[in-house]
Amino acid sequence: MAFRSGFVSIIGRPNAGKSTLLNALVGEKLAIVTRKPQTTRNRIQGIINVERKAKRPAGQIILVDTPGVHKPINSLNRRMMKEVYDALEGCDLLLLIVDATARFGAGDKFVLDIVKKGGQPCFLLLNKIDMLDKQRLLPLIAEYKERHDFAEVIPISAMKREGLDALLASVMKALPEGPRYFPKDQLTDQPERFLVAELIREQVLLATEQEVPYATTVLIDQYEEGARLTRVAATIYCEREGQKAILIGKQGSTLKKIGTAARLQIQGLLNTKVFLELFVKVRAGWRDSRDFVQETDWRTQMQNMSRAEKKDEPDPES
Ligand SMILES: Nc1nc2c(ncn2[C@@H]2O[C@H](COP(=O)(O)OP(=O)(O)OP(=O)(O)O)[C@@H](O)[C@H]2O)c(=O)[nH]1
Ligand SMILES: [Mg+2]
Repeated sequence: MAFRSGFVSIIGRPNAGKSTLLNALVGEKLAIVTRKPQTTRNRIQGIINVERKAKRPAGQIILVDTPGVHKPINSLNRRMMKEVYDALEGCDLLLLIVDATARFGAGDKFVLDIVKKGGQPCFLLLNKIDMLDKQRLLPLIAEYKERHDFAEVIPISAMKREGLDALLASVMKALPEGPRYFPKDQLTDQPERFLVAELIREQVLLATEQEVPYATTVLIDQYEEGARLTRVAATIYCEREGQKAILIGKQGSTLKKIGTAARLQIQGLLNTKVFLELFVKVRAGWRDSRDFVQETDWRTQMQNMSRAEKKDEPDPES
């Protein structure tokens, strides 16, 4: 049986459970998950190697988690939506994930229209069925089938890992013959230092409320891997002095809480001891600055870093 592979993009509204699904299918925490909508800001690849089993061929699925589809109101939002559209381009299969417990509304129609325009085959995943009244399931499936010609409709619980075997089997069937795109031991395209920044941002999201989580971003200033200790320094950017005061907290208590929780998470990821230093800075209106938003993207950061390294190298001509 020939090897199968392909790019499979997960799309849906904020909070539908896209990142939870990515983590569950890959079996590692590659994407941060919180109860707050718009948690994910970049597209994230998770690589699944499928072993040959009975009649099922072996293969590699490159899953792509995306930010939740929303109407953009600033540069950050526009960049997030660009990440969604980039993930749709050239993918072999779409997984549209919806919160099955929520009513279908204008936001859902907006996502469905993007799916229809994309034209790729699409599976509908009815997520959070652990919270759904079982009698609601069949009518819900019928409703959705009226709205679009989905290649499959699969009820799942990403959180409880229900329905995921059926999902994987169907995805494998839908993928074309193809090469192994990534080595077997690679789980994601994200560099570790970006994952570390995300783990810090996750703790910021968990520790703050209202506007603060949305007005915050995290950039790594220093990342040094030693034999026994990894040193990380990072800056949490917010937009106003009042937000900075909230992030720091009384006598630094909030920042300390964020730092301790993030350090434990990072240690779990890297499997080494971590020394973490956090700073908070105000950058007024950064979400409306195209340049700064661009700078917060790890792909841009990687490009800048490799450019800086090249500059430091001695010029062979001189
Ligand atoms: N009960 C239940 N909760 C779930 C399930 N899947 C995800 N959740 C919860 O839904 C919330 C949002 O999950 P995420 O995975 O961050 O959702 P997302 O679609 O990635 O959200 P954005 O990144 O903001 O677009 C979290 O609190 C999850 O724990 C599920 O199957 N059942
Ligand atoms: Mg997400």
